[in-house]
Amino acid sequence: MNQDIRTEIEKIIKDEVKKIGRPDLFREPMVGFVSVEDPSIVNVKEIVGPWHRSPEDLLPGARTIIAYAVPSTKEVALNPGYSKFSGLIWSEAYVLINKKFTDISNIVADYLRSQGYEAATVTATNDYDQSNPVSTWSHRTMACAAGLGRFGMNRILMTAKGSAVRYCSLLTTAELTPSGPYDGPVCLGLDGGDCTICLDACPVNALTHWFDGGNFDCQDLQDLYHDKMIDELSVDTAGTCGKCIAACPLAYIE
Ligand code: B12
Repeated sequence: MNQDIRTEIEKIIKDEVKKIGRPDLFREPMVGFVSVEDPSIVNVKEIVGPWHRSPEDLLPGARTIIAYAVPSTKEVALNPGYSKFSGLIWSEAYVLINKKFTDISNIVADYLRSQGYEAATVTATNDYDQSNPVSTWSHRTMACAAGLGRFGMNRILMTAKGSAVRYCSLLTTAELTPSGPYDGPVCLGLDGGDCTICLDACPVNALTHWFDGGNFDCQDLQDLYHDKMIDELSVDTAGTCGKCIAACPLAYIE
């Protein structure tokens, strides 16, 4: 039963991404499961920040968090590195998958309800106050806890499919077997590695500043890029930079 539900959830997520019909932008998703009793979840307020909500805050009786990750194609992953502001297809992929995340999570939640469980979804992004850009639910922390990747120096998760990946997560009262720890490739700057390419790629040195104990201030540049993209590329919305991902030697893994 447990395994059937897990298999069906994975199938729904993979099918829904396929249905977008944009194999030029997105690859097959990865899906992970983590128990609310996992130490990363129990201690989430210490790991992320005191403002972060607990599973119980979002869904009374929550037992499992389902995290899913949509890897970019090589073209999307490398795109911001070739562009002055940000990449047009990076931006297109960003906006498109944000909208789709809502649908996918709702479909999975409906499926869980049809099996007699409760479920709660969480907006993929842009759910924060611009003057204090932090969310009360960190999707990439959930993905990390669900064994989909490990954080790298650019604050981005490194996964089996690279670092150019987008994330979403939802909660359920169903008790589903956890995926176990991540054992894939890791950021080349960790574990004794000396790679600093992502730090050097940030046009406003936001990562270096953060490493030195300062704030993570990439927001201003994103706003500037956003306005330039809208003016010069005639797009409605962008909200992207992505150069710290595009520069990563492991941005795209086959
Ligand atoms: C606010 C926000 C921003 C702010 C950043 C504010 C900040 N101080 O971090 C701004 C606007 C600047 C921004 C920039 C970008 N963002 Co943004 N952003 C978000 C948002 C909405 C909330 C993130 C948040 O609350 N950050 C606060 C920090 C404290 O939490 P966190 O970064 O999520 O996780 C930290 C901890 O978990 C911690 N951690 C450290 N050690 C450990 C150990 C363990 C075991 C665990 C579990 C965790 C952990 O590491 C993380 C980073 O420090 C999320 C969506 C969401 N709700 O999750 C997207 C999100 C994080 N952004 C995303 C993206 C794509 C970007 C950009 C690449 C721009 C773009 N849109 O193309 C850049 C990348 C900047 C970077 N290198 O981190 C993706 C992540 C993609 C990825 N591969 O990781 C997300 C998840 C959106 C999504 N749904 O896919 N973002």
